Amino acid sequence: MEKELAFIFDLDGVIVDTAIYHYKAWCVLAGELGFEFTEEQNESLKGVSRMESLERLLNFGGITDISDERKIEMAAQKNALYRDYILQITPEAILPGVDVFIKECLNQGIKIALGSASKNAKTILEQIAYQDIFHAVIDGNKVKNSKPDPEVFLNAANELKVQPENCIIFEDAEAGIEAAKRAKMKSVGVGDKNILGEADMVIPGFVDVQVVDCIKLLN
Ligand code: B16
Ligand code: MG
Repeated sequence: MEKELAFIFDLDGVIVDTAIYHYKAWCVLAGELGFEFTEEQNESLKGVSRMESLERLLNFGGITDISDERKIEMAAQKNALYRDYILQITPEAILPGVDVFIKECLNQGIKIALGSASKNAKTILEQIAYQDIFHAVIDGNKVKNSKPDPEVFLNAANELKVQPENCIIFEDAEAGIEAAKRAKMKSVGVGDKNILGEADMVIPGFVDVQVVDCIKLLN
């Protein structure tokens, strides 16, 4: 019997470009706190949990004297702003080439999972009509440790019953590439080579990307 393979997809920045909505929502908070939050700084928030993202944002703004209660309020405010955006998205938000690539994975008998840090993953999957497409969905509600901890990807492999060495992670965040390495899985960086250089392969997006070329990473 041939060995089972799994492809595990990050959500924000890989399947849909909701990363921009996280950024916009954090910018509102930063503006209220009186500092500018740059796109470059935002890179280090990608793939990171909501509370950890808030800590990093406050750090960028040099803000230290904030109670835990206030932090929880701020995170809730950011999430409300973010949810206003994601409740507007439709299947048209699926990034170019993703749909074809995922269907090809399924045709070739590859198991597919979602491995996202987001607690809003279920809402996004419903908005884009992807709620039934993955064999396993591991999101921010199911893990204790956020990327670069490998928990999310190891849980996905476990649920799919596929060995980590037979899994490939698709990620747009540096933290996600590191998580893949720690999980002893191969990784495909989706985005900029200068940012994702640690990945085993980097693609600008899924257009014209062949499943067979990705499988070669496992040989
Ligand atoms: P939420 P991913 C991550 O999703 C985002 O990249 C990151 O920017 C965000 O802070 C995190 O989810 C938590 O999201 O506030 O919706 O729980 O890239 O791992 O799919
Ligand atoms: Mg991401």
